[in-house]
Amino acid sequence: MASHDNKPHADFPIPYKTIEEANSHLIEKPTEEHDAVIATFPLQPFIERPFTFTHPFRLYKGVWISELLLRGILEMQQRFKSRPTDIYLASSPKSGTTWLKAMIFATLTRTSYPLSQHPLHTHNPHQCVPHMERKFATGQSQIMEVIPSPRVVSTHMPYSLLSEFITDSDCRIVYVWRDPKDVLVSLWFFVQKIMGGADKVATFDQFYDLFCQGVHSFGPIWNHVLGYWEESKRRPEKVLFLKYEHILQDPVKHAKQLAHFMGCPYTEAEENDGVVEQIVELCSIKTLKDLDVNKGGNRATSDGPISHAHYFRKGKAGDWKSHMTQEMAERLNAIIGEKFKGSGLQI
Ligand code: PAP
Repeated sequence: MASHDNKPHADFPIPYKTIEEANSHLIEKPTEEHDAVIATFPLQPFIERPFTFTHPFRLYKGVWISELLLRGILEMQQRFKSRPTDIYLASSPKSGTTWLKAMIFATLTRTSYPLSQHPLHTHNPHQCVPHMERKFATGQSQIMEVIPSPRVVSTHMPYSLLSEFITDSDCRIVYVWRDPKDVLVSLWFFVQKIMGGADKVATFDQFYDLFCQGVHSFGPIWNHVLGYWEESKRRPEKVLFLKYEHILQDPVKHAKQLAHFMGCPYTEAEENDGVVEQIVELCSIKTLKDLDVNKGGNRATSDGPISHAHYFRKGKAGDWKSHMTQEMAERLNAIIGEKFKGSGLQI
């Protein structure tokens, strides 16, 4: 990656093994060292039914984060070392992380495997691109060290927190955001699946009210989006700012943009051979959702095992229309429009 030539550089063994599969001996007991400090951070407003999966949010440096992931973030402060070749996929939860993980991973490894036998056929995208703060929360900080360069990891941290960990300005960041109304709907369905039913989680109205106050995973979303937006304007060669709805409209164009940004642009021969279209097809929700691995497997997380299937629902723009009144949509749009004022950003 750092050499900026035309070749993808990821060099994974065949058959593909995830970094955890190859290094399971490095997994330690999750740390509880920071729990006492975390317990002093302000707790989310009380609601009758649990809002998150298993752990409440606490306010840390202006960001609402689940107690468990806070463990990881505080652990990172002691142990994380960035590398100049690092690529971070950053997103607010439910904004297109799974899709972009697949796209980035497939792009970087496109010459290591025939696409018909690509690891994405047998591995969920979350197994291929580790989530940084979850790794540190679950005793896997050493695993982060052995990921070969260029290391691709994901984060839900806003730029204000991420910048504390990136000590080398050569690192690249791919950021994806999405209409917050669809993020809210996607989150609500996801939490229901994680918790095992609609009766186990807050009602949509409660979710909505908290979301409007910025109380949701890594919220407020407007600060999340604005942080990366401002940085992408300052350093466009290092921060790629993408929107889920735009990618949906023209995935091939964005696949090329992504490859170029990561330093491995498609060659003319690849373009003529239809490789870009094949990668887009491989990473589409239609393809991924139908794979056995994504219908059956589980992802081990700090919140317990999460079924791969939960990461694939509709994958459309505008599903909020089926769940939100026009009045609710207008109120949320107005809140965000006010926050975005003067930034040049629009929902
Ligand atoms: P995460 O933050 O928990 O990783 P994330 O992948 O960001 O979740 O968001 C999940 C959403 O992306 C779901 O949206 P929906 O609930 O509105 O349907 C999911 O369906 C969608 N999604 C997952 N994979 C893809 C894909 N390959 N293409 C388009 N959308 C996708």
